[in-house]
Amino acid sequence: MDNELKQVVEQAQAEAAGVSDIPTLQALRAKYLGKKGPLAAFFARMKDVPADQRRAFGQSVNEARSQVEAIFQSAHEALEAKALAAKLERERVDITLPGHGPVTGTVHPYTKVVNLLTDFFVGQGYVVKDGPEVESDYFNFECLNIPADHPARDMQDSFFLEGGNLLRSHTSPVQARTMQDHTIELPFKIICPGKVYRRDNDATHSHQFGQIEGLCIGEDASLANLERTLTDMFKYLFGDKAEARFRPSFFPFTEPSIECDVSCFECHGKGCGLCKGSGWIEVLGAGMVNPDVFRLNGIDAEKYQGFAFGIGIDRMAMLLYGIDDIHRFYQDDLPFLKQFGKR
Ligand code: FA5
Repeated sequence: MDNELKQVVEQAQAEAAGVSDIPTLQALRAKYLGKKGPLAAFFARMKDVPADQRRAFGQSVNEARSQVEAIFQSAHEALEAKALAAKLERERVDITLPGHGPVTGTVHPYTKVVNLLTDFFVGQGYVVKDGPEVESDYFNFECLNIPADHPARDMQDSFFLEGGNLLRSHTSPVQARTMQDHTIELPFKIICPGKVYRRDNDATHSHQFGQIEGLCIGEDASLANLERTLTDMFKYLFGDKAEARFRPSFFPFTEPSIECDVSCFECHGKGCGLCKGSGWIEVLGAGMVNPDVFRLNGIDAEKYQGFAFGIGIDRMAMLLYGIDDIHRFYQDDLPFLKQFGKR
């Protein structure tokens, strides 16, 4: 009998050793220790064993059963340990690998130029102002000495809205708004960066673009101050990379008026398609505030003089970064925009 039991234990040991997953092991355990298993059969034989041997028989069967249980218990533990080790290996984190940093955007070249120019002018004592993009005819034209039917209105082909307002065609209305703002004390120096709109379209003209308006009013603001301010601004932005020139021009709100051009980065002054053969790209209009504008906006024209300028932001960005088409700024072309870095 002992031999038979020993065989059962050895067989259980051999079979359990060959199992590699817990469900199969559980099924095998049930086969050995269940009601229809070999050990249960031994217990069933108990009634046929002579009474004097029954106790020893029962002890042997119980011992064999304990051994089989221990075999399955340790096989179960071994499989669990193996599974855990495999899981840990599978999910091992290599803390020496470089991490994934947060995805950050880059600064749009247009914004970079706004930031640079704002830094420059704030450093010169200018205060930053804002103004509405939907503007009245009064502020966009009338207050700037451009009455209805004045031919200068044709210089800025505008988007009119129902009711007579328009999308401002330049940032100059902020000049009039500031002059009429009685909370601002004279003398003052302000700039206003912002979007403007005109019906324009070619490589250096867009229907939406940016300008930085500047206005300096004091008792002795002069054309020489204006030229110095603009020359310093060009140096700050371009260093020796580009040449700038001033030439006479006309705006109804300044007298005298000038315009400034920067040498074309594409052809270096030789003349090409981008600069329309001139070798120069126009970047801003400026001049001494016309005394009529002072009168229209309630400033004492006998006491004060001023200079003003309107810088084309997109054109400055084109020149600074060598961009050949203004429309690239508005096309959401990420590979293009990512070239300009985070600051
Ligand atoms: C004006 O808009 C005047 N308000 C500027 C001014 C302000 C003059 C204060 C005197 C005193 P102008 O139309 O030239 O001027 O435009 C100024 C600049 O805006 C141009 O030199 C150019 O750099 C830019 N610009 C004009 N039209 C466009 C356009 N369609 N697309 C991109 N930039 C443009």
